[in-house]
Amino acid sequence: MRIDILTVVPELLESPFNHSILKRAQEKGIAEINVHNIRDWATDKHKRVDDYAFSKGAGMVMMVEPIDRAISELRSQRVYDEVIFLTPDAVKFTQQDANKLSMSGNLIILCGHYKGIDQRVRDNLITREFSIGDYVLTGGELAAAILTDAIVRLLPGVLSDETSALTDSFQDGLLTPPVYTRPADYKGWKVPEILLSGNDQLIDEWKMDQALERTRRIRPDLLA
Ligand code: 6GU
Repeated sequence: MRIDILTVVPELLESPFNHSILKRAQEKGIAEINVHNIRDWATDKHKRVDDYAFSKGAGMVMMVEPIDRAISELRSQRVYDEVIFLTPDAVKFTQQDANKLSMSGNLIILCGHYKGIDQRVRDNLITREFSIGDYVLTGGELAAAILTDAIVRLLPGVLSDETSALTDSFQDGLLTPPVYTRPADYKGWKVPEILLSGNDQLIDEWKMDQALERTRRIRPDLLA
């Protein structure tokens, strides 16, 4: 899979993909993540990418032309499954969206910034819009890192069997049960007896009970 991220602050995305599992996914050739500066497609000598809104008091707005030129150039090079815009005024991104998007070949992710973006970008160039939650960030860059992480970790070969995505919270609609490692007793803080029993069937039942209890207590909306 190839992901092209368009942003006016590429520096914000320098680090998140260059460590740990996402780094390995790229080294293995499973994912290719490219971060582009929208300014590279600006047409005037000041490399402008934003301008005043036609409506008073709305602040600066991201211009249509540099974004159109960026997306057109990318689309002339390969076919993209989706052109995603990240903005707080959109539907919330979920695990189901990550699952579906992980079956794509190529994706463009456009990060919003400033007060907003010329609506003509959203009307004519964007195929999907997502927010990552009900709060406002300074820009879509951190949200792009989150989407990319959630999608790339699902690609075959990225996670090992032990870290399989199949047992994630949300994949089966429940939160995950607690986990423990050695020592079995630390300062009197004991690992639940049942996990030391060696009875796999009882342990599985205990895990399901714990998952249900946790979900009921913390995220009852997931059970509704
Ligand atoms: Cl995708 N962008 C911004 N700027 N703020 C957000 C968001 C996105 N999702 C939640 N808040």
